[in-house]
Amino acid sequence: MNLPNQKSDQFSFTKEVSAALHAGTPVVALESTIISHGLPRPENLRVAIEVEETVRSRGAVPATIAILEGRVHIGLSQDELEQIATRDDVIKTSIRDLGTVAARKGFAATTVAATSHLANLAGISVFATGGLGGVHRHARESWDESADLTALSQIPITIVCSGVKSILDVGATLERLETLNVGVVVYGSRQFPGFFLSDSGITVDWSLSDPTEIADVMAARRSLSIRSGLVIAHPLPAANQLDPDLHDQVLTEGLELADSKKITGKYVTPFLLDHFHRATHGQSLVVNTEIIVRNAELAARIAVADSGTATGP
Ligand code: PSU
Ligand code: MN
Repeated sequence: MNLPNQKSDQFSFTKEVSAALHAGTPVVALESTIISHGLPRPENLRVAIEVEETVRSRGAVPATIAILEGRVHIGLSQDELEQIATRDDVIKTSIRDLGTVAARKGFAATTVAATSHLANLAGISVFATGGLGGVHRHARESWDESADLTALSQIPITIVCSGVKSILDVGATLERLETLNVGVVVYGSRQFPGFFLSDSGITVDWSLSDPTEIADVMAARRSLSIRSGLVIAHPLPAANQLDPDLHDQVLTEGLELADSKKITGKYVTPFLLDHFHRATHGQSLVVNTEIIVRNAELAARIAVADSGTATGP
């Protein structure tokens, strides 16, 4: 693998990923925090496998990224996926903690920020997840803004997501993405999605509706030396979204509960996602699964189109 400045014993690639990267065929990066901290057990493992299969069925190779015993894994075996899904010592890790976890030989699930960093290092251009981190509600008091945003300001990766999690301040997050030079395009609409909800109520400037159009944008960004990320926001069809009234009620309760339990920092997001799961009796899990699988599918189609652009005449 072409990782000039990296010690090769710090990285481990699956055969499938390594072969695809060498051949220049499509690869889609997948994050692991969604598996360890975003979805309940045991469904988390089932979803992780389904997402990988979806990427393969669309002609790309899945590269789920995580750290096991201090080694960065680009692509996981079934047993490694299982470890990330079931071990209790897997730490939710953003970029700032990567070095510590690696040196301490720990187990880490990587967030959008850390996955973007490692995917880019490995030469992967397309990444699929559920929802981006962003500016939390009441960030004016807590200063809680996800490192996903600053990471995307520095990493030229295309990330397919269903907007930012609806537990966040969507408007403020879009303002920050603008400041940070992160491109934002909605797929098939101009209404920015609200994760569990199809429409956050905010209209954005750009809409594209074909993976080849997205690959063209990626190619143009490369030729213009733009070093920030591109967000492809992929809304759920309205028929598949969580009931908006139920969503609003559960979110209000969850935010109050998090406040009264003094949940802060990186524990807020997993706490609220777990609250949604329990308070909607599993409905949010069905929607969340649908979101991730659909995003993986679109990401694979974009990776296929992009590899055509990169290797074409
Ligand atoms: N979206 C989901 N589930 C998740 C996350 C996002 O549907 O588990 C994770 C991602 O890994 C994202 C992280 O990078 O939450 C953001 O956490 P924070 O808000 O603490 O930055
Ligand atoms: Mn945070």
